[in-house]
Amino acid sequence: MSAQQERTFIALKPDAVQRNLVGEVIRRFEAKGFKLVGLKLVKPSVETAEEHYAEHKGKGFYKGLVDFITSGPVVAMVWQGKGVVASARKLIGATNPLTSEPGTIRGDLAVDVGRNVIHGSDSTDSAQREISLWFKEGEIADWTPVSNAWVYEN
Ligand code: IDP
Repeated sequence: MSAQQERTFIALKPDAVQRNLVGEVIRRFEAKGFKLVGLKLVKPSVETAEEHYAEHKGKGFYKGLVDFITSGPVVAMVWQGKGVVASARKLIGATNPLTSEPGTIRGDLAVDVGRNVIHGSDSTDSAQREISLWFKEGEIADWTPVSNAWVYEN
């Protein structure tokens, strides 16, 4: 992986799967020019969900959040590209979909904060932690897109 490249963890939450939004969200990341290097449909264990959301332990919405994220399958993904961590957060939009900008995933596709369709790592450190929580090493597949020269100047 070149120095410019980084990876982020993206999860399509159970509401995205139930509402048939999986293709729509993946389309946006592909169209932007990012590279998919990991993808699986999983029903997360309570342990995984609690570890993933450990920073929110003790907050009023924590139990509901863990119940929700473990309620059905989640599409867990790793996306790679230049600046992908911060850029994915912009594509996703603000946490509360009622205040997310139109044009963002949450702004266009969600209403309630507890049903906001998608998770994206908030920093490169979080991304590393979350990728190793959700994926084994052999589950990440690096490859060279033929479009590289048309997405990147150098
Ligand atoms: P983020 O997903 O935009 O990074 P965080 O503040 O890390 O936002 O919160 C994690 C998740 O917890 C949110 O995506 C949302 O699903 C849920 N959440 C956050 N705040 C609330 C709340 O006030 N009520 C219900 N759910 C919340």
